[in-house]
Amino acid sequence: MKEQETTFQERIDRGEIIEPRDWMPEKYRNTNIRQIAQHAHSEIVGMLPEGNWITRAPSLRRKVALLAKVQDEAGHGLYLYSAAETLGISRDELVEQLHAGKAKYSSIFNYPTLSWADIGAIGWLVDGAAIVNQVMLTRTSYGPYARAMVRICKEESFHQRQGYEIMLTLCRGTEVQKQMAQDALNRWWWPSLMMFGPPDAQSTHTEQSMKWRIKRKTNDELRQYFVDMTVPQAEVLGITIPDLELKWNEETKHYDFGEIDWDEFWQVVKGNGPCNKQRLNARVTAWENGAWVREAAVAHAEKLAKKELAEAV
Ligand code: BYC
Repeated sequence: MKEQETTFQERIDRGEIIEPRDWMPEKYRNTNIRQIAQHAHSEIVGMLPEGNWITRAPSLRRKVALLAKVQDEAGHGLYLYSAAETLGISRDELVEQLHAGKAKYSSIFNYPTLSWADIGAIGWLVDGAAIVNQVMLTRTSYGPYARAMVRICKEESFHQRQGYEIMLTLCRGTEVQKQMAQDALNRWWWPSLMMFGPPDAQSTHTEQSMKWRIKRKTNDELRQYFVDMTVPQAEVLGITIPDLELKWNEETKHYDFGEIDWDEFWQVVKGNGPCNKQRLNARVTAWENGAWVREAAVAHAEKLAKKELAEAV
């Protein structure tokens, strides 16, 4: 067993990609299942805050773009559930874990979308943060996850642009529209920084996940990259990031930024955020209401299989 683990680590260190039939330590398997499933759940739950605005999009063009984005997220969830299934867990089990409150999904989706500007802020900041995190994951060591990420990242970059364009339009609009954009930035900035997870010193999984190259950068490294990338974008918009301590550091060549409210983060992760209950209820209700579709699909597949069998005989 020990020898197998050493050989496995050597493969990882050489930059080899691990495929579903390869031997892997159980902890590697479970870490991947956990992370991929959390990611899949985030995509599916992430459809809810934005879905809230589809019927109220301010123009046909905006509605079409938002619909496409939300549909893409459903697709991302499906690729990711499939990637997790290659590790020996079923989609039903994963969904059950989400509905029972046993599986996590990203903290960010437990905040409400109060105005149309929030759709801009989500695309700009939340998808922006997702891209920073996920571009690294295109080089993660588990093959099916890495490959799913390549396609997802391409779609995320369209999502980010549609969000930034909404923000730009609002910021070049009337004073009230600019205020809406500022208000959205004020509410979404800090939760977006929390998406990268706890500080490295408090992160349970980072050290081992970096050794196994499941993660290619730490939570803090990615968060810093996101801040450095986003500050100039806010300057172009002409709105202010709600952090008095944010300033360029000539020595480190990075932006310094203020302390994140980690109590708030953990409260949201534990289920006590503004919308946790609402989000989970919406998913459970959708699952129950969709039972007849699943039953019909299974009945149809069984009928087809019987027909094919009869024809083959
Ligand atoms: N929310 O040891 P750590 C998207 C948990 S974007 C909730 O650092 P890890 C989308 C963590 O699970 C969002 N929980 O963990 C965008 C662990 O608890 P457990 C999805 C969080 O895994 C736009 C504990 O805290 N993206 O989908 O090494 C529209 C300690 O953390 C969070 C991904 O999931 C959080 N923010 O690092 C629609 C990317 N952060 O599991 C959709 C893939 C941490 O031990 N995931 N926790 O009970 C990752 O890269 C990593 O899992 C994380 C966390 C960086 C998020």
